[in-house]
This record gives sequence, C-alpha cells and structure tokens, in this order.
Amino acid sequence: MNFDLVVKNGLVVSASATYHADIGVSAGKIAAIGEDLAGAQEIDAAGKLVIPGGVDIHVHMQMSLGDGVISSDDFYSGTRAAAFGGTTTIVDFVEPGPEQTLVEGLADRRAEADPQVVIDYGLHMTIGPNEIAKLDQVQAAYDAGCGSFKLYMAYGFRLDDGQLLRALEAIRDAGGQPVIHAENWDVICALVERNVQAGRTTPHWHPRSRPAPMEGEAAGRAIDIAHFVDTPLHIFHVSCSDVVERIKAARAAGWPITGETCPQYLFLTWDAYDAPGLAGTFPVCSPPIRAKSHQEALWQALGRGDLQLVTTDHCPFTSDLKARGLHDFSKIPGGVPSIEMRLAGVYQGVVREHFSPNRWVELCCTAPARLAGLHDKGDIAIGLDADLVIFDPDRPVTLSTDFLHERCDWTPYDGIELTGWPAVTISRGEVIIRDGEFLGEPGRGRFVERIPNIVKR
Ligand code: DUC
Ligand code: ZN
Ligand code: ZN
Repeated sequence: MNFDLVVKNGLVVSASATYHADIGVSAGKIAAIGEDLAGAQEIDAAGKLVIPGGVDIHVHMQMSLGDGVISSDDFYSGTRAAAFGGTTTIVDFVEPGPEQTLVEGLADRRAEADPQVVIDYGLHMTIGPNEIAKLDQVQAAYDAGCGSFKLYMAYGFRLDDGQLLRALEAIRDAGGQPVIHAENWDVICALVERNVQAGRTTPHWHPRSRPAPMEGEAAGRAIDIAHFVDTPLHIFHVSCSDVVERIKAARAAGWPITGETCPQYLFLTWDAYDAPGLAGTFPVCSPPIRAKSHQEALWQALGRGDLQLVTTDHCPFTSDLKARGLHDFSKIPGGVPSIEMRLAGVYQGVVREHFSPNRWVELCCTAPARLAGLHDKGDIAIGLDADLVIFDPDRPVTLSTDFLHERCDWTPYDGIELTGWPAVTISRGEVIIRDGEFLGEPGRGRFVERIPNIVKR
C-alpha cells in the first residue's frame, strides 16, 4: 500500500512505549505503524524522535481585558507559533457576553477563531458570575462540543464558594470536566491595597501580594467543594509546592483531582520581578512566579506523578501594555508568552533526568488530550489523527524574540538555552512546519468537539 505520507526511520516515543518504526498516514489519519512503508511523500526521521503533536489545553488568544488591553497573539499568530514549537492542538476559552446564551458565546468565539487557526482547537466554556443564571444551559454547551468548563476564584469572573458549588453541580450533571483558576481573591485584594498604599508599587510586590500558601488554601478549598459535589476537578497553572501538596493528598485519597503547571513556573524565579524598569513588569502573571524552591518542587512533582500535565496559560501582552503598570504593579496586565517553547522546554526534564521521554510525551501530549476529551489526539496509534512531531533531541537553541514566532516584543526566556527542538510539525497528515519554514495556512485548523471521559451522574 502506498500512503499519502510516511515518516521513516524515526524512534517513535509515545507515553507508553519507545520503538523504531515507520508511520504511514492516509487521509489525515495514522494508517500504519511498521517497517519499510512507502508513501507519495516520505520524510526521513533517522536520528530523531517521532512523537504525537503537542496538546496545550490552556491558552488565551486575543483575550480582551477591556480598556484596549488585549493579548497580543491572535488565533493566527498564536497557532502558527504553537506549530513552530510542535503543538498541534490548543484549547482556548469562550467568555459569553452578559446577554448571550452559552451557545451564542461559543458561536462568536468560533467565528473569531475559525478563519485564523492553523492547527486544531477546542474551547472551554467560562462560567462567571453572569453565567450562574444560565446553569440550565451547561448541557447545551457540552452538547455543542464544550466538554470542559472554566471557573475562576479571582478577577471579575470569580465565583464565591456558593456559586462555585452550584456551578460544579451543573457541570457534574452534564458530565463535563471543570477546570479552575484557584487563588484567594480577598487576601490578594487586601495585600495589594496595603502594599500600594504604603508605596510598595514595583513588580517586586506582585508575588508578595499573592502568597503561595493562599494559592494552596484556594486550591484546597476548591478541591474540597469538588469532593463534596462528587465531581472531578483540574487545577490550572500550579505555581507552588503548596498546591502540589493539596493535589497529592486528594489523589492519595482516591479523588479525581488533576493539576498542571506551566513553563514560566519551571524556568523563571521571582527574582525576574526585580529586573530594572519595564523588564520587571514582563513576567507578571497570576499566579505569580515563585522562589527557586517551588520551581524545583514542580519539576519533581512532574517526575513523580503529583502533577499530571503541562500547559502554557499563553497570554502575552506587549511592552506598551505592560508599561501601564510600571508605577503600580496591580495595573500590569498579567500573562506571558510560552506557547512555542513548551514542548522543548519540558524536554529539559528528560535532559536533566527528572523523567523519561515517555513521561515527557505524557505530560505535553497524551495526558492533556485525555483530560480535555480530545480522543483523536495526543497519541500514536492507528486511526488517530496524524498529528506528529519529528523532534531533534540534539539541536541546541537559544531562545529570543528573533528565534520565536510569538507576536510579542519580549520573551521571559530570552537567552535561555535548550537542548532539542521540533524539526517537522504535521497536522492531520499535512506538513505545516519543516526546518523552520511555515507551510500551513490560516483557517486550515478545525474546531474539535470534545467529550471528556466522565461518567455522567
Ligand atoms: N493569569 C494570567 O496571568 N494571565 C491570563 C489569565 C490568568 O489567569
Ligand atoms: Zn488563570
Ligand atoms: Zn489562563
């Protein structure tokens, strides 16, 4: 049989196995895994790893915070950068308008994304305070392919504990997967006010206004409410050991709790906030970047299985927008770009012997796909989407804004050296990145309806 495409001679690495094989692709699907396969197009992957395309289930493209503040990657530039970094599926967010139904909000976000995306994507549905009156629509959102629901304990979207309870019940009843931003908003507000009033306004005070034990408290409270409601819960962007301990304890008790961390917490420390001038504003994100001891704990948690996956929370803001908070850290729009370096960044855990290549694939591809209900993604098996990355494990790269393709005039990873980088990115059988060249086109990505593997009660 002649396949449309064959990736030849590579070392295939999945979450569960490592073996030499050719991979045959037909009609965008993995059609064969074997030896001496032939295809109309053949790519030699000798000396390279062949892995499932990366799956990043936490990104914010063109996210508006109001007052002209919008994250700088749109669905085109952001998914193109993702592809350069070996990510072939993302999950972004719907934030319905106050007067909109959830399904109308979904249609609007899809209208923004569909013409632009170069890789496949899904959308989480945000349940903010305005949506508490719309909880009878959760099933309709689920049926429309939004199988996961975003809850906030901070910002304007935050829910109080009673609202959290009601939202979790509605998501449980629909069979959805809740995901949460866990921080203690009341404590944050009190500390921010105290620090700003005392003239402590530099970015140095950003992490000191959002202490790690309070992130742990919020995550623990959310976990306890989810347990009371009898629903799974996924904790977004874990920044510190305090949250790791809560997740670990819940899982030891057999509760279906999962957690993710992000590259900014794995590669940066809170010293970054002390960089002079504007540079100190760049790494402001929430939860904040912590002291070195937390960074080490996060790497270990990934290796030991106490955290289940790595996403990015990709949400860059250009330096002119970061500058709005130069003299008051509480006004700095929070978010950093990480979408392009995630896969290679987490590969450093293999280089540094924190975990195996299989665990790397599990963290960046397989586990996020399973959690989000992306059943055709995140693994290498016959019948799945042919989303593949040929990864050069030996290529040294130095990160910089010139090297990266994210639409942002700074990167928090400037000068960081990595070993390993994607050479080829394949999305549904189509080569979209090859040796540094972008071969895809806007609009070729598809919206993926997601049904997480949760038993409906
Ligand atoms: N935190 C950020 O820093 N940016 C985007 C959203 C979030 O929760
Ligand atoms: Zn968040
Ligand atoms: Zn986020």
